[in-house]
Amino acid sequence: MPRALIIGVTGQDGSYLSEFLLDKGYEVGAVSRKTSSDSSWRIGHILDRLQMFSADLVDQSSITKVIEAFKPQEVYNLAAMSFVPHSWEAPVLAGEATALGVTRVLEAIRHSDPAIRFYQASTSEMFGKVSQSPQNEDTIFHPRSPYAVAKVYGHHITVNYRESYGMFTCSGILFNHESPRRGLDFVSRKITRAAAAIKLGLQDKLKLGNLEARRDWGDARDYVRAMWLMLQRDEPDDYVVGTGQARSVRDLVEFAFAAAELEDWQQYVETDPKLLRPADVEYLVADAGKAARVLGWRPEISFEQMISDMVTHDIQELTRARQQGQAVCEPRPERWKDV
Ligand code: NAP
Ligand code: G4F
Repeated sequence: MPRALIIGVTGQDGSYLSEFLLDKGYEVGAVSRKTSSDSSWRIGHILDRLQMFSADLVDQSSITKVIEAFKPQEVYNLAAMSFVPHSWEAPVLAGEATALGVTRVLEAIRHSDPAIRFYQASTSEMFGKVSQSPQNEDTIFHPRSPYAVAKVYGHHITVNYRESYGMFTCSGILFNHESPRRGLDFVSRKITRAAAAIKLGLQDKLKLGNLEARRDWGDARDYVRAMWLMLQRDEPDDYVVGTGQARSVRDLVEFAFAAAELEDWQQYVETDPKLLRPADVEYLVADAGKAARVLGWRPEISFEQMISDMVTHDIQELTRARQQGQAVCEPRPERWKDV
């Protein structure tokens, strides 16, 4: 049985990658950090099939111990402080976890078993203020947040360990990907959740920031397959993963409200200057030609299908919560300006 270790298993991608690898017959080691509240809601249904470990990217010995104990053949580093606005609130922590954390994992691999194959979750945010469109593996980086700066470090150190030590390290430069398991703070889920809540009469208004920002939004269930494909090649390399289609936040709102059968989305949506970022990324769109050619990867779930799934899921979840008298989780306000 092949053995894979997922760091960041409690996140959106960690949960889907776990399911994907279990279906492929892997023994899956799953790393989460110790927190005071339970963060395993996305993997509750498969917990008994995972080997759970505790480790934190800011703590070298915890990472080293897990890798030595589980002895994986593949390691997927999906852990990061992934919500961009948080990185302005805590830029040093962003660097510790999202940048240096990658080196900690690579060092643990190098000393315990340098034959382990490593996947690093890089991001289209590294392109930032883009120099060309669409963006591919050769596009230069111009990061626009402490998060993106940290990810650029993580990307380069992954390439560096490949070049310095001949290790099998891959960096997946993934564009935005969403799902019904997306965190409530990210704009797609904030919108589908609000459309559902408004439809059910639980909310009146939705406040948003930059409606003109454009992203290449794909579905997380497609993107975890690309991660695995990268580690199955004969040679390690870096790949851009995206759909090749950009849409604005405004387009996403329009589509989600229509999916909830709400006419005239403008009457519900307000823009709030407090939700604008100190520096935003205006336009990202992928050229994923290399992933298609070399990995045979193509997205299978359309933007429309994904947003419809998210709206349907949110309507069902809120309806169930209301029937059972449960409290409903809301997105947190983006607070960086109040600090
Ligand atoms: P996510 O849902 O926010 O999950 C992030 C995971 O990282 C969580 O399991 C979190 O654990 C863990 N984590 C955070 N800080 C940690 C630390 N110090 N030590 C150990 N674990 C820590 O993110 P996602 O959407 O699944 O994304 C997965 C990865 O891909 C991230 O690295 C993200 O930056 C990157 N990425 C995402 C996208 C996207 O559009 N989704 C695109 C490109 C790249 P807790 O549950 O304890 O918080
Ligand atoms: O959904 P977002 O918060 O995602 P963002 O910043 O693009 O980052 C996500 O994708 C990256 C890949 O490119 C990942 F690396 C990263 O970890 C994360 O998963 O915001 C998307 C856009 C931004 O331009 C933002 O300014 O939506 C705009 N936006 C407008 N109003 C908003 C809002 N974003 C959020 N979160 N909340 C708003 O109210």
